[in-house]
Amino acid sequence: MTMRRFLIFSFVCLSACESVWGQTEKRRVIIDTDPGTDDAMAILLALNSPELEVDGITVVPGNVDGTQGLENALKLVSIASRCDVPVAGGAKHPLMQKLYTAQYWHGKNGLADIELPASKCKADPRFGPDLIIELVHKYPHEVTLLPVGPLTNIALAVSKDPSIVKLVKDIVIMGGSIAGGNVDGAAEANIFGDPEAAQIVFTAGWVVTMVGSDVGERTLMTRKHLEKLLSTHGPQNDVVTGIANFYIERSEKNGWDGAAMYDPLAVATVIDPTLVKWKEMHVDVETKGEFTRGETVANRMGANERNALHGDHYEIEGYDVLQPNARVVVTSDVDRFLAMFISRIAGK
Ligand SMILES: [Ca+2]
Repeated sequence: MTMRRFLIFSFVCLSACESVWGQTEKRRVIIDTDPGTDDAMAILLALNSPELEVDGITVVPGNVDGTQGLENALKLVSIASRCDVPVAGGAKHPLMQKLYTAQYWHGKNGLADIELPASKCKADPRFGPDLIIELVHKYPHEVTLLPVGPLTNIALAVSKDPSIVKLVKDIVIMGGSIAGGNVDGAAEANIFGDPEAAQIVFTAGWVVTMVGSDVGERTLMTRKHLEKLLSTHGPQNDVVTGIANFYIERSEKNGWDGAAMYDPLAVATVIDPTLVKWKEMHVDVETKGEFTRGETVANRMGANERNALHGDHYEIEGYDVLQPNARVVVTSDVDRFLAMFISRIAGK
């Protein structure tokens, strides 16, 4: 292109092309994961989405232990023929409690007891939280952190290098709930898995986009969706159908109409934010409570009452406004999300 033609092109594009360029720009993501059936679907969704550049995958203990999780992550990038993506192990246990695993939901190997072929990809030797720090500095203001497991690795990264808080583009987590838990009455599994880490992440100074279990449980993959994927084939397609079949069956046995697409919905929120709606809130993580350890306590009013002692009792004197630290996802466009998920995996 000559300089004159470039200048005319640039002038014309000043108003009209910016949004087009914005749409075609890839979003860099680091997926921190505890694979995991829905993690597997989330990773394959990300690797097959042209909107995303997956700069790294870091593994955290959760659904399975860290060793099994790393093996699973490597097998998943291998069947997607993406050995170019660094996959690194991370923490071996939560910050201050014992590890809780979830083979009940994910199968003994975490991948619905499906034996994937041995991975052609090798683990990156770096420690997961260090890889996160390194990549955020390498691409300042470009990386979206996408943790879909307990927040141990992210808390370790932030604690070691708090400067990453201002250097990330965004952080979108699968975790928490503002309508009761999926572990017990209060807590969602990823936050329950490491409440102290979660509290570090929510209070780090960034605004966390929270894709909670309450929204995931209204975003179900049913047998109707599975049938569509069963009609197409490919190595990734067939792994996803096997995993989804196990996960839907397990969910049905527990009274659900389908499989909650927890982690894939978080990935989809980065791919296309119009798939969800959120509200800004202040969220704290309960780390003590007798019945509520691991609960994400969301303030819907954006303020706390200010009470002052008047004689022998307290009186409300007004409200103290709270700064939101979270965009709490409250609804998802289920049909559009599942259509996108299926289209990205079908035939792959
Ligand atoms: Ca997960």
